[in-house]
Amino acid sequence: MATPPKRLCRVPVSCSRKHKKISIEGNIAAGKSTFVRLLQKASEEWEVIPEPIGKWCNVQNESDDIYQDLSSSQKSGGNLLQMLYDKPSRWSYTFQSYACLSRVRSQLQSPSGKLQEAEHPVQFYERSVYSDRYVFASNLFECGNLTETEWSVYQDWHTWLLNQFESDIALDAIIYLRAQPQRCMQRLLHRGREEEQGIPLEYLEQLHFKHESWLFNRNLRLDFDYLNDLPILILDVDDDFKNDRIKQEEIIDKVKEFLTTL
Ligand code: UDP
Ligand code: D5M
Ligand code: MG
Repeated sequence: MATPPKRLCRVPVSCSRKHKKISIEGNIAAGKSTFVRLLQKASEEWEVIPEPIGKWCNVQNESDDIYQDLSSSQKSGGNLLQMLYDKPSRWSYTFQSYACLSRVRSQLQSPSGKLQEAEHPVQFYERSVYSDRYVFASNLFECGNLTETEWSVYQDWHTWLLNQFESDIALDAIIYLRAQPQRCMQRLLHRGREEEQGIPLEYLEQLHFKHESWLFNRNLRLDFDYLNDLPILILDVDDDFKNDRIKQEEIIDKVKEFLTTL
């Protein structure tokens, strides 16, 4: 029998796909949305898929603008983000179900027409189905806000669902925006999103620890094997980049260089 041809790409799932899928990860208020806006402007070949947070803050509203300010999005539907922060033991499981559903939908989004024409197309996502599980849900479980049963049920369907969609959902790389929890707290307060104003520093420290073990130390046990070898670009964003053109150019150069290695 003939030997099957050798696989040439590291992530088997991306072989059939022309465009790269890259997730931008980082703590709350690290600067992800600010960063993806820079990416959006930097190249015609890059497309940004923002976090579906508008949906979580107004569950019944299907027509949220992608960059909508949250304080104006809480009128008619349930505000699941607010409910989560007000009573995590009651709402964590519901929130994780909806967060994952909305992220799967986003990660399955086909590239725009413009991107399909591009020579080196890239879709950048603000967070992923993996941060939902390995950062947030895992932390909520460890803090006692998901019961053993909820955590088991969640992990079971999360693994199953992602395996069903693996070839379309899988990432080609991750960019980790790394910032100290104190810096994130400053930015969170400065942003002033109503739902988040009661978040204690301790919560940001817990999430930081999860990001660090997953993306910096890479010692977190993951149920999706390909993630263990996924290329990760780490960008230190403690210093302000929003108002610093030189820093922005440096960051974009690093991203471009990283893309050439994928
Ligand atoms: N921000 C800033 N300097 C930076 C990056 C972000 O002042 O270099 C501010 C940004 O304007 C916002 C807050 O920090 O008010 C949180 O940023 P963003 O919403 O981008 O963070 P995310 O939660 O998406 O990671
Ligand atoms: O994240 C948006 C907000 O949503 C922030 O308050 C964290 C919260 N978030 C995002 N994903 C999850 C999951 N999976 N569980 C719980 N909370 C979540 P920002 O970092 O501001 O873009
Ligand atoms: Mg954001």
